[in-house]
Amino acid sequence: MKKMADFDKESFKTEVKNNVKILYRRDIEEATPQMIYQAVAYSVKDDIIDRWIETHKEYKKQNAKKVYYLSMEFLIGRLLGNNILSLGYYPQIKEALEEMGFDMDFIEDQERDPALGNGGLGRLAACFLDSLSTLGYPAYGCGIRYRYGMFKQKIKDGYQYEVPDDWLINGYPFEVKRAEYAVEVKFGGYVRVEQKEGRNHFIQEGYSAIRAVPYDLPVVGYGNNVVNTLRIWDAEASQEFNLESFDKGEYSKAVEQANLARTLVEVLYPNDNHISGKELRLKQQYFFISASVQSAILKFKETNDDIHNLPEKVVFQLNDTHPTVCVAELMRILMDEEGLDWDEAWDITTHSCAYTNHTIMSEALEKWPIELFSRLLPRVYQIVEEINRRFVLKIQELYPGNQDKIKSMAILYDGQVKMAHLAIAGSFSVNGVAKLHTEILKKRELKDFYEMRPEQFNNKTNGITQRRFLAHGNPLLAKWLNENIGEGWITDLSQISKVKVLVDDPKYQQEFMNIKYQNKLRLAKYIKENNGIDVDPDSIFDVQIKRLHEYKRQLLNILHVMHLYSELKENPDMDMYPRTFIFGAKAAAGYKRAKLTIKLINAVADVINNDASIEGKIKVVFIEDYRVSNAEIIVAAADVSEQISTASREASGTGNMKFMLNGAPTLGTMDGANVEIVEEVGAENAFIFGLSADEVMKYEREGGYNPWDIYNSNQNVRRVLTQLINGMYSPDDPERFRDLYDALTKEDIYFILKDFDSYAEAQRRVDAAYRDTSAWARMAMMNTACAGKFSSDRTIEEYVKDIWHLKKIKVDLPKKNTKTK
Ligand code: B1H
Repeated sequence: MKKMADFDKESFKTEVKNNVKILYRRDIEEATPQMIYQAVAYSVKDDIIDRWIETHKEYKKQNAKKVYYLSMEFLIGRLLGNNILSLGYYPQIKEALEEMGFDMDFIEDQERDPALGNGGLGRLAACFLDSLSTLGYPAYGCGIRYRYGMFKQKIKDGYQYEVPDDWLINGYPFEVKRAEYAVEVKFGGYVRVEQKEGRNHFIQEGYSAIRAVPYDLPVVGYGNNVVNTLRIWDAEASQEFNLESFDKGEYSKAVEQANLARTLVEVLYPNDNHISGKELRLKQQYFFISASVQSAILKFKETNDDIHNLPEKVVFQLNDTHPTVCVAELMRILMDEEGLDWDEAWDITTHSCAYTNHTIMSEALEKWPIELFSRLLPRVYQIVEEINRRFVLKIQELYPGNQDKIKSMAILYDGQVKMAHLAIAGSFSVNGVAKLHTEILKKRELKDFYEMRPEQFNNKTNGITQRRFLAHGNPLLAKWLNENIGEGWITDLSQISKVKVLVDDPKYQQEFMNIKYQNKLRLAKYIKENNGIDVDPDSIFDVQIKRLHEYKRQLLNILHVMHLYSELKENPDMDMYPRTFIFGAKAAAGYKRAKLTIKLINAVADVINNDASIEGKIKVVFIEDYRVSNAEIIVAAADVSEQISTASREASGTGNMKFMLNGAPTLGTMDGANVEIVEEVGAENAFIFGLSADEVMKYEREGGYNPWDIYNSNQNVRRVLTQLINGMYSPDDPERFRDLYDALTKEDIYFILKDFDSYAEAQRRVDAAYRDTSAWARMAMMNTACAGKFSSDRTIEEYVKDIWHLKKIKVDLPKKNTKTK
């Protein structure tokens, strides 16, 4: 961290004033908050640029190996506060702004969240970039510069409405357009074969060309001068309309290309754990992959002569199957443009690509109709066909006459391209994202592949960055940690275990819980301002924030709230610790049942929050537009972390780790990384319930269970189910929630009724535990103290050691280039 003396406050202030003038032709006195934010951001960017340039000089000098993290999503969140924190000027800039009459939080609030991702998968990519820079590893994130990111959620009359996220409307100060690195990406047309020097040459003709133009965003390492690059690609028309092409009769082609460029990067598909299967989505995939691979190879050639050495200098990490066309695109470039033969190209490709699986949800398995794939990418498809032909031969060699193996493993089957199979065939590493998930992949989903090449499979349990989710999001706890255990935790989270020696001391317990209380006040203020609801900071803040999906079981949570309310109505003197149930979730725009669940939560909130007879013992709050920036506020204030997915379905989860780090015990199933959280913190410091993954999978093998058995035998379940269809929460339309009732009673494929009792019982344990103030403080502190494993720094070190094999880099700054004097 930079010391106070290094930062020249006065020159910073002057710079901000100057920036306001240069950018807006205004004096600072007339500037809007947005203008001040931009001016501050440009001033910070000025400092980042020097480090950014030095970092890349160093990479070049050392001819360093780089990881290219290929991802359709980077959910980076706001950058201003995080960048200032990483540079080490946070307190100084806060003070400087105060002297100018501005509040730091208010200025940070002016930034639009760059929401270039859906949920966990995109946020993981962002945490990984933060860790890569902080640890000093050479890396590029490669993605798409969506014109509109994840939609903004409005709640009207309890229903979700989607509003376009025009995040670029004021300009984004941290990005740099790098037009000089634009490349061309080709779609459609046909392939002509030409014989030359005894070899076949494949030439794509009659295609539409798009210009891919990169915008670079800095990824600032914490306190180490390292700045990596997140490169997001924009699409532009390859050729302007001109009279010449009009004359040649190519007018319609020119129109087509201009239209494609306009639509290609228009919007992020807002589906989490669900594939859309739209032609445009495949175009987006190929667009950013072709551009990224081309630019990686150009960069490689700047410092290397022999393309055979590519795997020594470059590794492509595929963030799920969405970037898998990388395998075939790399083959195309190596053969058609670098002139290698198949075997050489395959050897290089399969030593450069590695694949991460993030889900076993069948609706998220990516398959493309061959018809579409081959029409859009004719040359790439030829290569996929050949990869498949050779792969099937290998299967036949290993398992002669076994058609089942071919059926379950082939890349092309049933008229479809199976992207996971292509990713596995083309990669040297396949990893899952939590121990349980990786085991399920090996034993079930990818069993055949695992048996064929067990050494290819490995686990990398996810992590989160403590810089954003503690240092920035929970400044009070961060300060407390700094004072009591030192600042080491910021870059080495294993040091947070030093909190363990404090957990039994009443003084520290009180300080810790007082910080929690302050954070609850901050959230209560946010809720009042944004939802108009008063919440009691002395109540238990019980929080479920994540995408809305049936497998995540927000429905189980709200059914339990309905149950509690009924109990309370029946028995007004019931001894119950006041509870505030907080939800935040976006539903995919076309996911009807998820949207109906949001309506149900709001309908229940409406009834309960307005019933004075229960004296505020239960409150239900649905926070509108849940996103990275308000997640930081919500997580810091949580008492209870709801992680209640159907066991086996949540590959890892990462929200669970953020809550743990901020001192909220997990109320959850033995699913995803919850298993490892319990391993670290101890079962006595969590509230575990429900079927195990093995039990769930056993039921599934046996064709499910019968929800009517539960309906008939369990009064509590029957009561809340009846309330779904008797108009209690929908007097104007008693049939409104019929679909939820049907889903639960017909099949209940997510075992909500099956787990209901066990969940209600775990909730009673929470109620009882919270009353013992000291024991609860201890439990909360133990969660923080045991969260060391869940830093994305640890995850990245494992990727580096087992998969990427990168070397750390040191960047020194020439003194004159900084804002320091
Ligand atoms: C995760 C997705 C996902 N897994 C398809 N899969 C998408 C799939 O737009 N699409 O087509 C978007 C996202 N997201 C999540 O990844 C898992 O559900 C979490 O359990 C996990 O923590 C996270 C990061 O590994």
